[in-house]
Order: sequence, then structure tokens, then C-alpha cells
Amino acid sequence: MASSGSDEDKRQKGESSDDKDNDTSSKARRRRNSEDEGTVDMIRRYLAEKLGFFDDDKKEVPEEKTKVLTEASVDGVIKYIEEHNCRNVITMAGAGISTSAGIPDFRSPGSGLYHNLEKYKLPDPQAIFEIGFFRHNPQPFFTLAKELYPGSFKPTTCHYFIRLLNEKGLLRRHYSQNIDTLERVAGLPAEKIVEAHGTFHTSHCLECRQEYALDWMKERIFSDSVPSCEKCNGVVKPDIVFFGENLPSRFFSCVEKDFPKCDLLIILGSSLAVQPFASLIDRVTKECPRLLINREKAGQRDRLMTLLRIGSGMDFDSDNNFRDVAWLGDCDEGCQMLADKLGWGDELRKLVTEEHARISKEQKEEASKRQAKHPSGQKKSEVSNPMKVLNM
Ligand code: CNA
Repeated sequence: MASSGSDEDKRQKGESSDDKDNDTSSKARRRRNSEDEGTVDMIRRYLAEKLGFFDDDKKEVPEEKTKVLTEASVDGVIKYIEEHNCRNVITMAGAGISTSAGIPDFRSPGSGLYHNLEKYKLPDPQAIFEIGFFRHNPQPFFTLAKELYPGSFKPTTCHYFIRLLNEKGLLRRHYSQNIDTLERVAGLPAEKIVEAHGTFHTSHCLECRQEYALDWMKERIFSDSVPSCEKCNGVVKPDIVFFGENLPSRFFSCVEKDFPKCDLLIILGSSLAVQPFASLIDRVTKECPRLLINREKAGQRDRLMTLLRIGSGMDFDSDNNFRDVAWLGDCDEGCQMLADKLGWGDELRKLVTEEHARISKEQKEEASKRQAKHPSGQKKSEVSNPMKVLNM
């Protein structure tokens, strides 16, 4: 559902509707800012004296900012897309674009994976995706992989919006941290996707590097066994990037080519907490607008760094911000709103309805084939994974 203009404005600015509260909080903010500026000035002088930073005749050099957007709002971004005839939009996505498909993200309180891993008795929640822990105990990862197996879920409105961006000729590349392959399922061509944290599509033996295909891995995951290499008996791991592993080389080569050309960056459903992916927001030029669509603000500059005018990141709230926009809410709603404003709203709704119907049909056919092959196994997995009953 598209939100009304006024609701949207409140969300973008993160304001409450209570004017009195606003007045008090803006006074408090001004006081805090001036205290900060005093402290920062002291630090600047100290750094200037001791380390020779900022010492070019002690003059304040205001940070130069080009007025990229006529207004730092979603409407400003839409106007910019139309006036600049954008053809090099980059989308950057995180787990938040797939939560409405039923796949939990990492960090959302209550529903995020990190809050629901007690049963695996891990030293800490992140361990399930750490390569060192996996080598020592791969079972928890494969138990989770069965629950979250790609192919059991449908892409979201947000995924189909990215596909439309491409079909309308606006998309340069989509960078995803997700491993659920829903971008591919949504019909985005492989050359337009950079799966920064790898994919389930292929797997390799950790010892001899023998490659295995998706179907081979799927069979092992669904038979509740830890996949072992047919050549050397080593553990076989899907090619998703664990903490402690390098990102695929395609990530680095595409970043070099794409980001200097980017004419609009849209960040969708990410806490921007995982590096090096998060730092991509600073690889676009200073004239490139950045729109965040997320339930919470993310990727913001550190306050002290902002005052010192070093460092980088999103700058949603300063008075001279003319390029960073935060639209706070659900990705599907935000993308439908963008599509409506771009005049593609009905096309997006139709695409989602038709594709979901097609996928449901395919999933039903696959489920009945599997039931015919393993009648008792199917029952067991339906009981242990209620999400699959809904989706297949
Ligand atoms: P994260 O750190 O869990 O952050 C998710 C962000 O999305 C948070 O800021 C949420 O508030 C926000 N969010 C959640 N649902 C929605 C929604 N419907 N609409 C708008 N915002 C929403 O996840 P990141 O992707 O930032 O972290 C990177 C990790 C997560 C990568 O290494 C991924 O591999 C990993 N991951 C991927 C999946 C997947 O493939 N679907 C699932 C879980 C984790």
C-alpha cells in the first residue's frame, strides 16, 4: 500500500507529529551541537598542533556540497530520475528485502536469526556463519540451511521492482548480500546481479575443491546429512561467503567499473553493518544521490567524524544535505510507492500477481513429484518446517 504524502514526509525526517516535542528536541539538539562544536574545535586545534592536521592557516573550510536534489525527499529523487534520465542506477540489498517472503534477517529484534539460534547451542549466533566454526562443527549450518533452503520461497514486490528497474533500462547492477537467490527467481538476468556473499548455486569440497551442483547439495541437505565429498570425504560447503572468507572476485571487479558511473544509489533492507559491502555507499561520486529504504536509518556517519569533517557515510539530517534520503518503512511498500510515482505501479502489481501464481503452480508440481518419490519423507519435513507447507 502506498503511503500518503504527509506520512511519508514524517517518515523521511524521522519526526513525531507533536510540535511541542519537536520544539524542545530541536532546542536540545542545537545546544548539543554547539557543545559538540566547542569540544570538536578543541580536538581540531590539538590535532593541528600535535599532528599537523587542518593547519592550513587555521581557517574553517566549509564542506562543499553540490545541490544534487532540489529537495532531500523521495519526491526530490523521483524528479532527479526524470530530469537526469538515469540509466546507471545501482541497487544494494540486504536480508530486509526477503523478510516478507518468510526468510528471517539477522538482526531484527525478536524475528531475526540471531535471536532464534538457541537450539543450536552456538558459542555466539554469528558462529553459524563462521568458517572456523563450520570446519569444526558443520551440522548447525546444514540444519539451518534445510529450514531456509532457496526454492521454497517467492520473491517479494521489492525483488520485482528491481526487475522492472532493469526492464525499463535504468539498472546498471544489483548488489546483493543475500544468499537466497530470490533475485534470480524474480527474473533478474545473472549479469545484472552481483552476489556479494556468494550463492547456493554451486558448492565445493573444503579439502580438494571438487565442485558440486545445486541438486546434489539439495538432496544431501534434505536427507539431513552433512554433505561429504565423493572424492576425498571432506565436507562440502555451498559457495556462500562465511565470515572469515574472501568475497568473490566478481564483486571487486564490478565495483571498480560500476560505482564511478552510478547516477543513483538505492539501498534496500540492510543494516549496512557488514563490511566491505557496507562501505560501497561511499564508492559513488559526491554528486550521486543515495536513497535508503529500510525500517531504520543505516549507514550514517559517525557524529564526531561528521563534526571533524573526516570519514564518510550517509548524512540524512544535516542542514546542507542535498543527496541522502531515508524512507523508513517496509521495502515492499517503499518500492510500490516508488513504482507508483514513476508511473509503473499497476505494472508492478500485475507482475507480482502473475509471477506468484506461476511459482505456486511449479512448487505444487515439485512437491507432488517429491511426495511420489519419498512418501514418508515429505510428511516428516512438512511437520518439521511449517513454512514449507505454506509455500509448496
Ligand atoms: P541485517 O543486518 O539482518 O539487517 C536487515 C535490515 O533490514 C535491518 O536494518 C532491518 O531493520 C531491515 N528490515 C528487515 N525487514 C525489513 C523489511 N521488510 N523492510 C524494510 N527493512 C527491513 O541484514 P543485512 O543484509 O544488512 O546483513 C548482511 C548479512 C545478512 C549478509 O551476510 C547476508 O548473507 C545475511 N542474511 C541473508 C539472508 C538472505 O539471504 N535472505 C537472510 C539472513 C541473513
